[in-house]
Amino acid sequence: MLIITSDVHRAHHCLELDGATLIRSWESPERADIVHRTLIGQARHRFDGPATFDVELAGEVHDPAYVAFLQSAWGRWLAAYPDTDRETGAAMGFAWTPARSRRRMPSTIDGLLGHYSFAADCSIVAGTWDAVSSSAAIAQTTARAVSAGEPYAFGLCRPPGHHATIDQFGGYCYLNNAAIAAQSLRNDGAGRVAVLDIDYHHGNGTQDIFWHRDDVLFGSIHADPTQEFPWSVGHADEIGAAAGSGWNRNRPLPWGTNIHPWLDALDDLTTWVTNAGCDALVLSVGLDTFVDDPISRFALHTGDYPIIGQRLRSLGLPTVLLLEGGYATDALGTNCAALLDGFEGVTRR
Ligand code: SP5
Ligand code: ZN
Repeated sequence: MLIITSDVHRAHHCLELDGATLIRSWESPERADIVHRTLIGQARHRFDGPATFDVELAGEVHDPAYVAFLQSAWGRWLAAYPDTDRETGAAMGFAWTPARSRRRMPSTIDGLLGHYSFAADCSIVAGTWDAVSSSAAIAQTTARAVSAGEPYAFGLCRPPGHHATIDQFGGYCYLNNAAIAAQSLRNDGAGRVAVLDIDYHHGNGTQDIFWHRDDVLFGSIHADPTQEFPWSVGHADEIGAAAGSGWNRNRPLPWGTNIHPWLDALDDLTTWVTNAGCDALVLSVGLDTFVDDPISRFALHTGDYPIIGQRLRSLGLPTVLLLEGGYATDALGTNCAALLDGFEGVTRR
């Protein structure tokens, strides 16, 4: 399989709030490194780097002012707080828009960080923009390879993207890599694109971006948002609006879910995609459904991932696979390889 990857992500390791304590995020550089190492160890893969970041494409799925904010945020933080430790400091939102308020634009960096984010698990450090723009470039480069005739390709994106909305970061996500890939496929001629999201968490950002659209449909299997992040969104009755009505499908499942109900939900989504008549597929590949994931509560096992990969391949569509979450770092490479093996029909020993 063609795999698009870069080392630039290593400059980004944000802080996240855990209770009232700031910790180094679960979303760590080691995650992408272990996946990369594991895939290098499988002789059949080909590796390439990303093209340069395409700000115009990002602006087709995000508010361009939000993209510009992300790029400028660390510099603005240092200008406001010159004593910030360049190595260990982080810029983070701390006040979010109250429900039913008008979303008026703040003028200070402190206000803007809250305006443009929705969760305290996500902050901006010195290397964040380089990593975020590189991750988005990986998504686009992966999509362009598929548009150019690769039957499928894997983008080793880090940081992940599926929580990033039109204009807010959160959930370890800043630019929505899956949305960028889907838009790239559309721009290169695919009439309708399906995005299927198998991360443990609901892909609220991807849902937000395509909510009103019928040219990109979004389906997600995830932990019930009454129990789990991002909490306010991801329910089964969220089906899209306007032209997008009927083109969004959520399959929330309770804590403790194992492979059997999970596969039933997948079959429901793959049937839906088949009936919709899609020209290409983007997969948000989160592996935090794993039983040993430290922040998640599903019960999938390594041996389940080849089955999932095989069922996704059976859709028979040109496919862009992108890494999202997965925090059992030691097992992440093995689990990712297991899914890709199943996808490519490689029998595991
Ligand atoms: C891409 C992705 O998987 N994002 C997930 C973001 C979840 N962040 C909030 C998690 C809150 C977990 N708190 C766990 C505390 C364990 N001591
Ligand atoms: Zn996740």
